[in-house]
Amino acid sequence: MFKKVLIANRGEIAIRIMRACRELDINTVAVYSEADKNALFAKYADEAYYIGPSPASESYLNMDRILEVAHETGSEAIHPGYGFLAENPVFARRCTKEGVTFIGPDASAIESMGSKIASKETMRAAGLPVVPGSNESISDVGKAADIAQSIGYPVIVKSSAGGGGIGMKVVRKKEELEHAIESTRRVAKSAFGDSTVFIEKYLEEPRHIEFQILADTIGNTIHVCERECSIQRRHQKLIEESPSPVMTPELRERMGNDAIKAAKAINYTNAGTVEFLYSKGDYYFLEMNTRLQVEHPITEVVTGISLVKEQLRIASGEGLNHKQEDIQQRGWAIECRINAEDPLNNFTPSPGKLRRYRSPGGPGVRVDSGVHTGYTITPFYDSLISKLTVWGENRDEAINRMKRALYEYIIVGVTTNIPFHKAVMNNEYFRRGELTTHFIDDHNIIADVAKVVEADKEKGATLASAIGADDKKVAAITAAVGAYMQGAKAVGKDDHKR
Ligand code: MV4
Repeated sequence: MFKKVLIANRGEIAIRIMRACRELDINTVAVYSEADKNALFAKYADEAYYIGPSPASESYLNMDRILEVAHETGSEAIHPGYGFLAENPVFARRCTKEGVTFIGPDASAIESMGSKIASKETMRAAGLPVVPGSNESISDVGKAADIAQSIGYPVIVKSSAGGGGIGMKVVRKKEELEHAIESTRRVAKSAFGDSTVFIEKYLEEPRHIEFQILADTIGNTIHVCERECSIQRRHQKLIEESPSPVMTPELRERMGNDAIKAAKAINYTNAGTVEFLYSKGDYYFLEMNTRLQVEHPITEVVTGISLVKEQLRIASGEGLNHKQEDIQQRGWAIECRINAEDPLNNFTPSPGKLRRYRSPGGPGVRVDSGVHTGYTITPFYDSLISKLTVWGENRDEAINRMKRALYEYIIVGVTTNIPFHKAVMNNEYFRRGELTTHFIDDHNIIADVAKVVEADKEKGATLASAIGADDKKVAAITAAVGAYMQGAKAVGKDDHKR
């Protein structure tokens, strides 16, 4: 196992990774930007190094500087977390070339998922179900119209180079096709520098169901079950759960085996996720994420497996700690992403100082976060405050537990999406497990959010006025939290004997 690992990320995920390292007695190296110089994750690490100004392009995306720190500190491996350099094949390759282990798949596996057309073809050839479509680049409108005619409207025009739904256009009749192709090409060109587009059958109300994969470097590939991530807005997931409400043991076996096939088809190693669209009993390969995902905690909670520890073991050359037949989901997990954003104002980010922060606890509650009272959420990075994950014996208990945890959450100073989550937990369709990727619009959740905000207002105002405006106190807490966290470095190092 490694003795020292550099974490090329920030916030809650950096802390999540360092927690696994600490339990495995691996020393941690943090890298931080100007905006993060007082951040908890940098304090938590055994060593921390400044890598540049606040914009990610000058810090967390600065490969030269990050590798320089890795070499100077003698780090044997780099964990990229999610986002930033996590799915950058150039970075993965550079790490390998410079003798630092990239904790993730080979650069070639990352690359093979870069083109949507090529990855779809790879998976079709491997025997996975894919959405009927052009399976090649579309340039000629006449030919596109023929394909659309043969698969039947509605169809969807997608860019091949980029994920995240950027530029996608739904086409309901032939007359709209030319414009949609033009528009998707234009957006794809400016967003990814590549105007290649393709078309496929549009599924009206699909669910997003993904399978977590683990593959070691000595030939073992397993799936650790699914996550349902249908509740999202503009391709930003907001609520995830495991199992999926539509899953049966038979479907899990089929989809899980297909996910394993997908991983094997590209010689995948480490942790990855195979995404599927599910509609009316059928499922289709969508894309593969070659990284640890934001929503990994729900899998950890229902399977008892530490995905991050498995990543570290795999990267250091060890075999998987678990066999497929030993994998079991127990109970139900739900994750709500708690963001500093205003659901009543189009979910616009609401950066600022957390004047009061107290997270929920008690049975079955897990909070992944890198914030504390006095912490300032800056506009430079995403607006994630925490990931609130609950476990219940069954879905009802998980929902009720999430509700009570949301009502225990105290955050003063920024607007959060907690009222949104409260509204969803109370929604009758959600409670019945009737989820689609159009859930928020279909059920007018925002109207319910307004009611929750109104009902919460009085309590919030009382709290805010009781706290008052003593910024000195808040600053003192900030300093104390940092100092205290540094004490945690002794964990696993026979602190009790000293
Ligand atoms: C689709 C689809 C319906 N039919 N493809 C969105 C992200 C991109 N990677 C693929 N996406 C979709 N592809 C067909 N043929 C609907 C979506 C989609 C979606 C997928 C997963 C999660 C959320 C979504 C929200 C809107 C649309």
